[in-house]
Amino acid sequence: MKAAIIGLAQSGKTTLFHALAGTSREKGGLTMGTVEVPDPRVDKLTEMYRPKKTIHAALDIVEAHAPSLGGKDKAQGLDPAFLNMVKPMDAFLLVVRAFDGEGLCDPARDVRTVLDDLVLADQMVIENRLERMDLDVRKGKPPAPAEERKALERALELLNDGNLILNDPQLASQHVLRGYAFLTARPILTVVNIAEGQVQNDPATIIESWGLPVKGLPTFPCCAGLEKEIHDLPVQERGEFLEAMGIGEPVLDVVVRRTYAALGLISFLTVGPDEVRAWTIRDGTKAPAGAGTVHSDIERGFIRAEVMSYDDLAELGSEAAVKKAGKARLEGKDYVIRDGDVINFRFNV
Ligand SMILES: Nc1nc2c(ncn2[C@@H]2O[C@H](COP(=O)(O)OP(=O)(O)OP(=O)(O)O)[C@@H](O)[C@H]2O)c(=O)[nH]1
Ligand SMILES: [Mg+2]
Repeated sequence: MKAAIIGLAQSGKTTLFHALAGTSREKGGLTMGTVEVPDPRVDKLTEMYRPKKTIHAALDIVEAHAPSLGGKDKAQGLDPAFLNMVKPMDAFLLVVRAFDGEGLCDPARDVRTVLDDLVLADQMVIENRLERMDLDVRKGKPPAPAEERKALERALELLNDGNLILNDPQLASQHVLRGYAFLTARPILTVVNIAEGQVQNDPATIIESWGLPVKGLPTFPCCAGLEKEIHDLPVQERGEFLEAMGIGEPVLDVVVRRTYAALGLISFLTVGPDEVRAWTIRDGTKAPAGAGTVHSDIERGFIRAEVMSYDDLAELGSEAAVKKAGKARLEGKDYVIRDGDVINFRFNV
């Protein structure tokens, strides 16, 4: 799963990228990084099992440079290079500049500017497609499915009214639209890049004072500069720093978790002396497919899943205690994995 950091020039994209990912790597012309999905359950299980290795769930992120974003020349639409870069992304983190203070910046306006560009890109795709459908009909070709046409028209109507496709979740999730990969149909989270002196203020008050959120997008005030400093600290020193700054939890931990959830992702856990690990699956995944994320052999030879809930394991202290309490379950191939299941797959190949 991949998320792109987007935003106007000088809004704090690179700072946010490093606050999230620390290091970066180059891949196909993109600067990519990996963000661990913070999960207190993984930390607690690591304490319990003292494994050789701990692996958190992860998301890939990129900073999407867009010189044309918010540009004056609307007729040209978005820069094709930017479009190509963001097309394969599953979610957007939209950063806006809010660290200059009242009167010097206008984050709500900036969010609207960026969204307008995304809306325009989707409108162009739909208008072109509808035109082509009409042309085909005139040429006597078989018409496109009525359902697809209806969904496109509905999406265009939404966009023309100034909304995003994601504002109609039912439409956004329609199968016939999937292939279009509309920009405004995927999760968009707004990160309001506030000044260092603002971090102790109430987030809801900050959001309101800037006239946010726009279009109901999940919105998080966050000082990217400070969060980058937190990220650069050795893990042992973070707690003390956060306390000194009067911050409970780094905002970015919350943002990453919300992105994960907005993508419909959950984690199941595996434990043992070698490794404690969170595995990413889509909500609704059944046991054999979940096993397949660990190894294709385990999916192929799937017999049963031994499942306990994280809560039971953490509360009772050991697998033996959970079993003794009758709270360990044996589940078959139709079992739908739940977030926080601790699973041991039985398989035979
Ligand atoms: N005070 C303060 N300054 C920040 C913060 N985040 C970014 N800046 C400053 O804002 C400027 C732009 O930050 P970048 O992270 O480079 O922004 P960007 O969006 O990647 O910029 P471009 O890639 O050039 O579009 C830099 O001078 C940063 O030091 C912050 O949280 N607080
Ligand atoms: Mg940058």
